[in-house]
Amino acid sequence: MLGVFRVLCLFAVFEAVCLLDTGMLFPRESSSREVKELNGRWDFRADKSPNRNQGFEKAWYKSRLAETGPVIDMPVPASYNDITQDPTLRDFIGWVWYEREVVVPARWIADEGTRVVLRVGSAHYYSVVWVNGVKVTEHNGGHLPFEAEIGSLIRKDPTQPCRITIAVNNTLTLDTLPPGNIQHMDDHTKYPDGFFVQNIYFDFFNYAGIHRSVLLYTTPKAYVDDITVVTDFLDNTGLVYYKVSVQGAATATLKATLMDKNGRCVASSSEPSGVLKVVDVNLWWPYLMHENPAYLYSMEVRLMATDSRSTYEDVYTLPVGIRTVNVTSTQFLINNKPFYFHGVNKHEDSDIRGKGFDWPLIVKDFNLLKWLGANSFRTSHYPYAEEILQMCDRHGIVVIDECPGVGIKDIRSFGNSSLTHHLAVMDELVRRDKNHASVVMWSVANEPAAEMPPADFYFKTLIKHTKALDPSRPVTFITDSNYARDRGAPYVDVICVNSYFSWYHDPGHLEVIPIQLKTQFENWYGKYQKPIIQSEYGADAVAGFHSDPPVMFSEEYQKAVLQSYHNVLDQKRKQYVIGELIWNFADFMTVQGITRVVGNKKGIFTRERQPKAAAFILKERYWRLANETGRLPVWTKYPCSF
Ligand code: BDP
Repeated sequence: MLGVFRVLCLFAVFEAVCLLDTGMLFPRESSSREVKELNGRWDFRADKSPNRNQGFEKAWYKSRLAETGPVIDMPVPASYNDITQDPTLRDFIGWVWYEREVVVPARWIADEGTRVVLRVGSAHYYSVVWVNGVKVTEHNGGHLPFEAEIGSLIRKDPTQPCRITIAVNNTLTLDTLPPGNIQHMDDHTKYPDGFFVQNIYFDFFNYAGIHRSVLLYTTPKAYVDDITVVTDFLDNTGLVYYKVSVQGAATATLKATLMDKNGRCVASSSEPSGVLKVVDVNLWWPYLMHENPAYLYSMEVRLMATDSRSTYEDVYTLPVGIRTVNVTSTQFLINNKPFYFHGVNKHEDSDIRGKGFDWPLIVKDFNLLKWLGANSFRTSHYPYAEEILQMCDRHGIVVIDECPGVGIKDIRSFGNSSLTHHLAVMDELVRRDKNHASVVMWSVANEPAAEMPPADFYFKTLIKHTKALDPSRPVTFITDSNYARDRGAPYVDVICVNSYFSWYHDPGHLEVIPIQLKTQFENWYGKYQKPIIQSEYGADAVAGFHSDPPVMFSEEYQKAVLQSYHNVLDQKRKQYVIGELIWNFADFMTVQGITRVVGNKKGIFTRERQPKAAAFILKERYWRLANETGRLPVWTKYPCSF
């Protein structure tokens, strides 16, 4: 009976209520697809006109940017804020303009059966894109990709270079995610003419610009537009439920082939949807839970279609990890085995690049996660780059995937237009990340002002919608420890609680932690009987500040806070606490303010990724937890090979 119910749930995924009508597969090269990265140096100008609107009034997109005013060099991907010595650009609010000319391979233009797609991995926050002066798309929101088919446009005049102009505006409003608002200061005895600030209610710098890769990729005219995969297993047989959607062909033949790590076919089908059965399945296991974690199959989808002009073949290969996720009232189960989250919260943040995508930083961070013995992280407080999730799939790092619903503190941000946008962002997030084995739960928001009356309807709708989008994964929202703020809690599957005892509450008093933390857990569990993750805890420590006895901001105090939390977590993890995620993996930049000394210093690593004393405490603990709850991979018997 349970089995039948599960299968119905899995099929429900394919009937999901997503309002989006196209897919957003990660661009991959194949025998039928080419990718051309447009990263590197772009021309750039910030529109510093008083209304920030000169670029549109003077149509800067119509000619080369250098013809309408001065330009500077700007790297893509990167936040623009920390690239120059200009303080007005660091703190700039409004439209900035990027431009670059591209040579498009002649064969892409010559072949009318080729689609040429321009894709932006993410740009913060609102973007408008033109090609040769013609608007091709706009996108509302950072952190998620958007694209436009530009083939017909560049074919109009193949002798012209392809000039791409992207205008990006980082202004936040009450309806954006995260929300913010602009405040004009008109008192001329205090402020210069036209002075305004952007108020935000979240604790990280609002870095802006083109944050992820811009690229062109091709597909044939008839192509694989989307693939949805949901997995299960029964005894030794893996089950891959899949659905392929096709665009550009009225009829097409399909072949889906699942291959193991050695490229051997283990199952195949010629249907656009169905189930692939894998005998003697290798399940996808988290890092430190199994000696052979993160096993990935490859699902090759091959499409053939013919129209009056031509025959098209498209090939797309998707990595697939076969695993299940379930939640009981006291446990989080991966492949029916209890999983304990011992991990971190991160940010996309580093010096110079800001939130710009950077492979060296990403690989370094994964090496640090594995060194630490972390098996999981939360994408606080927004969706991270797809390449990061691919690394999680490859290394077995479990992810709580969070949307940018952070800092929702103003009652006006609980209205209909905010909710509509929030639902659309969840659609885009689930569409992008649904096939990652590493993603085990969606987080719809962080610490909203959930005590406000409209929050009940808002979160009920949001969580219901997210569950309908993806019935195969649990949903959470992150609450602060304040027990009164529980409007989202009745609807979630897992309670995630942030608390900062002895820091924001009773600063300096380490002795309150045992009692307050115990009370926190008992209150939440008593009311909801749902498993709990300590989704944030920690303390600022300025690397190199020492004090014994410990005082706030010293490395010793950060260590002591962690140790006191760990004592209580050790009691409660035997009952219903299913995880602990330190705040934060690394120090990160914030707005300037009297509580932040060049950023938030709650990292156990510095912003340059060097360990503070707390990192060693956590490393010792995480490896002990792994020893107790999981199975260490074979290579840990040998000298460290990170
Ligand atoms: C938490 C927030 C996080 C902050 C952290 C802090 O979720 O974004 O950075 O507090 O203040 O409440 O360090």
